[in-house]
Amino acid sequence: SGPKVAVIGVTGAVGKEMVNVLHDRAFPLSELRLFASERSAGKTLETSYGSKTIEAFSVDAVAECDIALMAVSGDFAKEYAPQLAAKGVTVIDNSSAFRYDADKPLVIPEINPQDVGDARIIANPNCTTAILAVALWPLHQAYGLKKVLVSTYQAASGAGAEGMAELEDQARAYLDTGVAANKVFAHPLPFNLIPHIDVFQDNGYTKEEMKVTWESRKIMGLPDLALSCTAVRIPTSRAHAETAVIETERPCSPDEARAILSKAAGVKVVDDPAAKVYPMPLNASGKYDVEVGRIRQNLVFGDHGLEFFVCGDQLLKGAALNAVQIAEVVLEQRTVAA
Ligand code: 11C
Repeated sequence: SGPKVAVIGVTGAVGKEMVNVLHDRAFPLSELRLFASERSAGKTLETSYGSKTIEAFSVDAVAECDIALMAVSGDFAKEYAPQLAAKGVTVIDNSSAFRYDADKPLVIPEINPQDVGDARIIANPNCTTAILAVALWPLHQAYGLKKVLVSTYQAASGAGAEGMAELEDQARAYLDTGVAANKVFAHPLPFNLIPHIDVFQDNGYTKEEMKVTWESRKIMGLPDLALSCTAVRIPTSRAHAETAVIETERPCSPDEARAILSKAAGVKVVDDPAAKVYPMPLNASGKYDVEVGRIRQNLVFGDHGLEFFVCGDQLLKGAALNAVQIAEVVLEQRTVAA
């Protein structure tokens, strides 16, 4: 029989998707237990597995499981993931708490599944990083990445279920009254965009922007990769979009890049501008693959440069899907005692 799996933080946008993805991919679990805070304990959640009762999180209760998917705050993960790991649970954590620890793998299964090893805590990347890196990696393998310049157009779901609700509420209020009060986001989001995600760092970049640099380097094993990002929140619901300009070590061409990306795991080429076909958040929402298009030779770097647009579901490849894929790698690479 398969492993017992816990989802911790199951009332959040990512936690709910973790349950959906486990079911959709027929993850071979023998038991699924759902955990959240005391506030939600005892409530019933309708899931793809039927009605399930939410349990209050406790280390002892989760320790009865083999794998824990965590969709909680970094502070919560910092406190409890090591305690669970010490009790033999393999924790896959969606927060940023462990991503930069040298002894903890940060994994995108299409790129570095081998890094999982025998780690008991495995970090799931930032959504923006995951969606970008899955498209960058095949191009790196073909051409060698020298420089990467990224601009993002990030959905409200990056701020969780509260962010998605605020966007909808604000949009209605704005249309009705001309005013949209904001709480989750730094400013009103409808009919606007906000070039500010997470806190500003001493170098003028935001933490979200630096995460894309730090995490891409670690996942692709390119510690010196020159990569910079401008991260912008836009009024879309749940798929992030990103523009990437790359300078390559070796000559590259858009046609060849299209052929390479169309064979790459986790990527779908959506690129027929003449027919108005290109990646868009509405189309990428609910999909597992990230969509890549607008692939063209970059004007600045010439035949050593490409430019493309990528969209991916923030809650799926950006979070829940990648976490479940890591759990699949764990199962493949080691025996999890049931
Ligand atoms: C956002 N990318 O769109 C963020 C959310 O490091 O896991 C995810 C933050 C993270 O707001």
